[in-house]
Amino acid sequence: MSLVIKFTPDTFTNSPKTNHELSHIARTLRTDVVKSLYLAKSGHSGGSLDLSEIMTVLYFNGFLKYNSKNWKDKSRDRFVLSAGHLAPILYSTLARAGFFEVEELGTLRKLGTRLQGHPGLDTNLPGIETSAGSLGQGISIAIGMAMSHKYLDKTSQKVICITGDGELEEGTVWEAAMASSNFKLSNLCWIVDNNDCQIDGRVSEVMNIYPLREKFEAFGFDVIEIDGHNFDDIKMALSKYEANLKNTDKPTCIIAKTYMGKGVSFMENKYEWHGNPPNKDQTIQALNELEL
Ligand SMILES: Cc1ncc(C[n+]2csc(CCOP(=O)(O)OP(=O)(O)O)c2C)c(N)n1
Repeated sequence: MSLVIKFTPDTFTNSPKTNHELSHIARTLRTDVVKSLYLAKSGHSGGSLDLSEIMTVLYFNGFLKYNSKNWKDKSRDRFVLSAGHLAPILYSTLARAGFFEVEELGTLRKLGTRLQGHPGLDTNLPGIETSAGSLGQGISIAIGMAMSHKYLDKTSQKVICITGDGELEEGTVWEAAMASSNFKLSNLCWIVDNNDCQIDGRVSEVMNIYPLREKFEAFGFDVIEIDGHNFDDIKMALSKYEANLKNTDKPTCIIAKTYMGKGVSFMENKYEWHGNPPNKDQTIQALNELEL
């Protein structure tokens, strides 16, 4: 069977939506991830797919404030993908939010592309707040942003950062956690993509990071545990963060239980899909399963 990859041209607004509408967007993002990784012949499928619902709510339900046509507007909220290897889901989200043309998703990881395997500031790709990929660094950059908004600009914009759970094995992450409450960064929302998978095994077996709630609480966070594929859970947790931002001095940590590869049956909950692209047959099957 021949396989011709085309990207649908749709872009989506950033305003409150029904769960049915959000689900359509999440499926579009997943389809983009599968297509762009197939064309790239390399990249990280599993974690990119499992962040689809969270990215959908962040960018397409009126939560993050941004202007994709004037994206450096100083009053924008900040989003940092500390798990930089999950760039495909970030690129798809930004394209569907109108930061750049959807067609460009077909250039992922090609020579000279703005869509590098890990986000790079040097590419000048609209919507990229920081380079990322060296695990554990992005969360500290996000903390710098939160400190600068709170203490220099004295503004209340949001700073959202997603780390992986394997990423929590980096020691620098816990220095970042300590700094978050020390500096009373209630404007910081740290989302942990808790799929219990990492590059070569289950996180609980490679280096046990649990119990997570207790650890983050000990570091002074308000911790919210959710199903990271449930739109109502995600919306509820983000609302609690908004309340924390206004009413407390506490940073927020959302531990999102997710399943690596979610949405594509043969990838689901399999750490082997951490860093592989689908081949032709797998792409056909995945696209059939995700059919919009
Ligand atoms: C400092 C550093 N060490 C190692 C790597 C290589 N690496 C990339 S992703 C990854 C596993 C990360 O696991 P997790 O955060 O759980 O991401 P997921 O498997 O869910 O995508 C590793 C070891 C890296 N990018 N940076």
